Amino acid sequence: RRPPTQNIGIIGAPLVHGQPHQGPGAAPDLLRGLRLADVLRSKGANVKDYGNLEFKVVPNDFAVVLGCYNARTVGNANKQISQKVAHILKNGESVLVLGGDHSVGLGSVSGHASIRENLALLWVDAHADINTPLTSTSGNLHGMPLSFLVKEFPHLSPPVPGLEWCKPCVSSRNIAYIGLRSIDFREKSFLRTLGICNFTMEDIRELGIDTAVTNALDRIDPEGNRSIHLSFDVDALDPQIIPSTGTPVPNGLDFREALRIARIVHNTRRMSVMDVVELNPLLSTPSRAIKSAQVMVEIISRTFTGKRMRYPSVQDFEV
Ligand code: B3U
Ligand code: MN
Ligand code: MN
Repeated sequence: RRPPTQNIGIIGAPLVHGQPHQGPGAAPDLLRGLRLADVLRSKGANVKDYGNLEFKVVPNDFAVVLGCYNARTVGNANKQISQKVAHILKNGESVLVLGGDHSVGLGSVSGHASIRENLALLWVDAHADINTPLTSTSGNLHGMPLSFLVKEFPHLSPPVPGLEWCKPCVSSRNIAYIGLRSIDFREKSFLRTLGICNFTMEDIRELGIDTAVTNALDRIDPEGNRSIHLSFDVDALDPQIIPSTGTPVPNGLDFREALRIARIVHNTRRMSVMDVVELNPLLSTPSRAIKSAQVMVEIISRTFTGKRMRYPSVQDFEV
């Protein structure tokens, strides 16, 4: 018996204002250039590419009091992302959001939550991305999305201009991290106070990736009936595999482990939205950028279809 055809809607969200580099804006088109849509189609999926969203840059956009950069630009862009994700889900398609930096999680998760009330969020990342504008030492919004999304978050900060529309929409009980290895001091206390499930790289080395991901999903989706949101920051992978990212951290996931995450999430048959963020083709060399993107095409393919492309395989790329 053939499984039902999967409908996938792709959105490019080339938002870069959540961090200091221009490069993440080039990631959606690089992934398209590697024939991402055709790879998914060749695995039996029905793919519609909605193209890139266009964002307006708000001038003089520094939230002085809060010390966070580009709040209005990032806020407005994420409102667009949220509406687009909701629209595609309503069409009966699952959504692939191609970032852009990880601030796009604000819009992507909000849009998902507006359509599916009870979602479970798997955040694959080297970083915890749960600073508030007041605890962040960088002022970069890509390190803060979860502080706006978590329902139980203690309200420490005044409303951020541009983000007034963004309402906390996911309970800390339904969020798990995979791959953490760079957590700020204040973030650690947030994770502890909120009791957010997390499997650090150290945990993964001890337990194995399958146990970590399976336990995480059991925790955040105990009845196995939630719509799953996979927010995949490419810096979860080791910099030797994905050197093209803004804040690489050593000792990350290897390729096999990333493919296991993809497989286990795919097997739930309940993933509705996947974000792929922080791929920066302008960092490292062009051939390494292509290899980094190729790795992500394989992981995306496995996550949505359960299959990965055979030829050409990442191992065949000369770097
Ligand atoms: N936690 C730091 C660093 C960081 C977060 N996310 C990334 N880097 N990619 C911060 O800026 O909040
Ligand atoms: Mn991130
Ligand atoms: Mn990260």
